[in-house]
Amino acid sequence: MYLFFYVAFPFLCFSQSKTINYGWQYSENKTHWQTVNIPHTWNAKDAFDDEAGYRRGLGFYEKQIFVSSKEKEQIFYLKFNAVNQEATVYVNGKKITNHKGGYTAFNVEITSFLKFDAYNLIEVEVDNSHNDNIPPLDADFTFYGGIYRDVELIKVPKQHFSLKDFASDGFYVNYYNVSNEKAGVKVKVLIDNFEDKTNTYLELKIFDADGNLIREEHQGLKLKGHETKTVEVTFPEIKNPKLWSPDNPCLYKLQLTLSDKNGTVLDQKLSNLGFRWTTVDAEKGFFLNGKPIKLIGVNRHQDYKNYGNAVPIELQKRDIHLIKNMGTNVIRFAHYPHARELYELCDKLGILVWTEIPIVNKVTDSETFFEVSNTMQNEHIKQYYNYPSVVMLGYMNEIFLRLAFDRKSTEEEKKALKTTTLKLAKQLENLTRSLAPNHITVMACHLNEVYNETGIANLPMLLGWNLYFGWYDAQIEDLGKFLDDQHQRYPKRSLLLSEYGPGADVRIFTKTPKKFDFSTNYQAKLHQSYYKQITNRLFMTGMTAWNFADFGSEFRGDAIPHVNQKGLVQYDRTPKDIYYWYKSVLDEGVPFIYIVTDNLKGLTVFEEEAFPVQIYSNQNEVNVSLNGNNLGDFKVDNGVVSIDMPFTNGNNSIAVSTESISEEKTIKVNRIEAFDFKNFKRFGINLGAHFNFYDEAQNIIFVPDQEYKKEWFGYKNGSALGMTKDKNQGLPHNIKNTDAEPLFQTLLEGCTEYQLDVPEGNYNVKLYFVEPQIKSTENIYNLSEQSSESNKIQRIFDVYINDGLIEKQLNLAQAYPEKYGVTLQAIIQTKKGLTLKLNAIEGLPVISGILIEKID
Ligand code: GCB
Repeated sequence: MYLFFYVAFPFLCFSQSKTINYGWQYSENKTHWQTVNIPHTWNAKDAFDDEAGYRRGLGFYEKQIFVSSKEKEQIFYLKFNAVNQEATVYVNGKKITNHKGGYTAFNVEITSFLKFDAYNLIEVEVDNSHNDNIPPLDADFTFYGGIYRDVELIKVPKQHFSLKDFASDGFYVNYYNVSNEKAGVKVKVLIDNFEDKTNTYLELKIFDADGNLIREEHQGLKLKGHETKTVEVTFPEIKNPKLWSPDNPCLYKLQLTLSDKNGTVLDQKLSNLGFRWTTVDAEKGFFLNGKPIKLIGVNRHQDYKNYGNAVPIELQKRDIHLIKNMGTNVIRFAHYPHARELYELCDKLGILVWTEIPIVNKVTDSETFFEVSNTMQNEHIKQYYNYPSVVMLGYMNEIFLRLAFDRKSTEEEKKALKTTTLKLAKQLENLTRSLAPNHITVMACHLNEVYNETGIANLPMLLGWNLYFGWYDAQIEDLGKFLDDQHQRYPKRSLLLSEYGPGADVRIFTKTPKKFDFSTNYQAKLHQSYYKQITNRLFMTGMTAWNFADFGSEFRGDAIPHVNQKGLVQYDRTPKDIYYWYKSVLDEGVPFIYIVTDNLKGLTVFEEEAFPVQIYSNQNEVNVSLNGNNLGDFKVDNGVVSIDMPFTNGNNSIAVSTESISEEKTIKVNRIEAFDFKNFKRFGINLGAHFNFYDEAQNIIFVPDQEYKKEWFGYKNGSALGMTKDKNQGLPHNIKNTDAEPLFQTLLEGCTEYQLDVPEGNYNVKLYFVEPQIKSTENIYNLSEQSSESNKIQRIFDVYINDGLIEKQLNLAQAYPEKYGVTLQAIIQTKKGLTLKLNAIEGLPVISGILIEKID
């Protein structure tokens, strides 16, 4: 379709950019070197191991490049698309530049440092140490060090589109008078001349979506010696333009060609053009092309399981397709600019973009911090300016978060920090408005009055609130109340729910979802309710879920250590159920049915008659049958039908259909009505937990705990501790020696007797323990705090089964490393029943899980 590209490129003889990603030498200490390819990070593994922390320091990269004397007339640049977070570049031993900030590109001109017909040594010293002058100072994601986006070697003739303006493309597309009837394009072009005065020729062409040339402008340019010339080109308006929108992302193309006086092409660029206009209204929400549109989408972080931030671009592009396929119309690229290729894809697929720089949680009151922040926003805006998808530009996230939790600073100091933060925010707001006049400025706040008090919330054109009601704060239903109150108090502000969502682990499921249990069921509950609360409020411009995918945050202790699990898809991008729920409410295209499966992995249904299963669909009504028995027609409300499934033992087939489509899923169910060991050999209990936990390593579901019931099982005394009660009841995360955190993280404390009424036989019994490192009743939960000596408690107890001693004087704190998962195992012969006794010698005994296996 874009035939003109093929015609154009053969004439593009001089300007060339090639990636030089392969065969770099990398070292931590300049002693031991290894060959690596870019993208590269040195933290892909150590940010996920059992040791606290990850290497933040120096990394050295080297590469030789050969330059031929035939290219002597060219100008050479290196382009680094992102190096986290400080880079010092040397060519043939000479220091050429230092760049601060890990998420934007920078160019460096190297011509005069090169040797011709010889190899040239490029060295890059990278530093990801904490630096008070480089944002982000502190944030809930891992600051992987390395050269993690493409490195390019750019060769250009002496006249070319500027490479000096904050590593932008050297031109900026502006639009004027865009409406349904007409649309104007104005382009500001910067041209660098590295010679004495000369004449060049500039040609700009606009092609429509079908590749037809529809506008053309030519200009002869007299360039002065060694200058950067700015040229403004205004095209006459285009009649009846096809507008760009998420439903119809119609793209025109702009081609810029610079030629010498003989007509030889010196440099050429291409850009997407998208005709659209956006406005926000504090009462009526967001408008695109004059029509209201509720923004519903996701936040995205760029890292990926096993890759850290060094993720192949094709894998990253898959994310954008997944996000689009979910039916969303907006992405917030959080908390920093992502790879430019992804914005280009948003142009193509039709996704509105919020993009921001990483000033997160706090600022430093220093001139350099202000300078680096300003440069960063210049780079960000200039490098991302021409993507029609980019409509919202931000510069701060939860900037008072650390201040709000600061117990050390004096009131004076806090006041000073507020003033400094406000000063920087004003600078960046003004900078953004002046550099990018037809964009919407944004900022995201956390739940705290300080944003209102300081007036910082009045700065951006659209204010984002990151709200975690029903997770860190209050209850799910409190979201709407908060928003109504804000709207009433500040009726002129436009609001977006810029973050929300609970952690969810696909190994955890329950009939009774609760705050902080990490069950996928609670995730469903929260998202489903939030969606209703936002769509019911006209004044809300929209919502972006936190987060599209699970992501690395080294200090975190969710159910998977070092990973923030609020993703709609897992860290390896396998969708969680909730992904499909969004598709059911957002994607009106192809009829769609999804049977919820995260919690149906070999499901164990015991005693009860049925287990609730959710079905997601974008249709109004579905027919459901189980094992061939028609359960009836069900109305789909808010994208979901919830049905109590009367499963039978063994394979169960769930079939769901509408007039046009059908879907079937078979799941294996263990129905356990008593300890008869007819259908099963093993039985696991997740002590102290109300949820099921699927342990992949042992391929078993640990069922929820209960108080003792006769002819069945349960605790006789003790109390449950865990992540589930409230956030102050959490236990140590990152338990060594296991991946089954949710089995260990919940436990019974003070239980001296536990009973399982199993029949006569031989049993292999496993008991799971971890020292919770908390005082008996006073528990801690702080994601970033390590346990301190004062939190430790000595607990010593003897372990018996049926009066046989299993372990004498078990002292978890003494005998094992910190946060160590301990398994005791014994073969027990019994006439009837297993009675576990934990006899306290000192402190309260604890136990996390039991697994019994009947041996024939
Ligand atoms: C937030 C932050 C984000 C965190 C998120 C969370 O509000 O903006 O960076 O990752 O909360 O999961 O706590």
